[in-house]
Amino acid sequence: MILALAGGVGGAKLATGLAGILGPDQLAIAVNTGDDFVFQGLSISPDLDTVTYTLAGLNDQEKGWGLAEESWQFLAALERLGGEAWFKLGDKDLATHVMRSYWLSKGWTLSEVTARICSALGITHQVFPMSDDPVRTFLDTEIGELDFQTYFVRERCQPKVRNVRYVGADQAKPSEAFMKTLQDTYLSAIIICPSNPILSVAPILAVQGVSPSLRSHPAPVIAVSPIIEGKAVKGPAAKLFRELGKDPSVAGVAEYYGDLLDGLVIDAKDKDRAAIRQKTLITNTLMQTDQDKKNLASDVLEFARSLI
Ligand code: GDP
Ligand code: FO1
Repeated sequence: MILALAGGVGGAKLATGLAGILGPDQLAIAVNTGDDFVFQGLSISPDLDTVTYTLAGLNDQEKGWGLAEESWQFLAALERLGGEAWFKLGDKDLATHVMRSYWLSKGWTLSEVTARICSALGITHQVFPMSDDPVRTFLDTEIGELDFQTYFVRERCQPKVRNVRYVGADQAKPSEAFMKTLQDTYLSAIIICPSNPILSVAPILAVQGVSPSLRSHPAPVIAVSPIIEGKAVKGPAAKLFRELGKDPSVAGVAEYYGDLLDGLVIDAKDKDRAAIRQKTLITNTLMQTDQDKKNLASDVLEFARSLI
């Protein structure tokens, strides 16, 4: 059994590569829910959406979120009524949020909702939220404290960040499936996908007991760097590292995860590796095609086997 920890885009890409190699009973994917929020009455779980849409092959690759071949009539009608449209819900995507909100209102857990969505989309690998309890990421910025989506989408990650909080994480229990996987004696590797360390991975690690479980589990913990040659492939990872006084490089990623990691996977283009203390695998980590995703997944699994 392999456990992958994933945020949105970077997480979804490697998870898809792993799912192309491993069977449904060999891969479990725990997804960040720190980005979740309620928007005009609808419960949105962006990283779960990105992971499930990508695994199902339905995602919009260009935008990095939402469904491919989307239309926007709902959004136009909503704007006409004076609704807020800075967070764009496409017509097809809307169905996911309506059904999630409906099922949650009937008392289902987010894990149950996610399992139902996965089954409807034909996803056979296990995908679950990191927790069924609410965890919400807040950013202390130069324009005040902002909830995650206000910072990320409305403010386009522009405000300078001074601190990040994962509200509720210390009281949140891992979801049942996550807990079960963490306790699985057949768990042979934990893979931290190339997700944003501060915004996507840290909330998962902050959930009650997750970090200690990873540290005490005999399976190797491996991360794939989301930073290549000092730059994030997409999004604010490098900018945030800089603003929080960290080195925006693979060495900074190594330092950030520290002794949680048994191994770090870095890109072949990264020459500045001297300061990295963990064992490293150097390979192509840029996933542009499905074959790139599979190749990286296969490299990571082989690296994991070498660390057991
Ligand atoms: P988000 O929640 O949608 O921002 O998604 P994640 O946190 O999962 O992913 C964002 C991170 O993925 C960014 O820091 C990117 O640099 C990284 N990323 C995206 N695509 C790739 C890729 O192909 N290779 C690597 N190494 N990192 C990637
Ligand atoms: N990201 C945007 O940049 N603009 C949007 O309008 C937007 C809408 C949206 C709707 C549903 C969904 O599941 C995700 C959506 N995202 C949008 C993605 C956004 O939430 C972020 O990329 C993630 O939270 C970061 O992980």
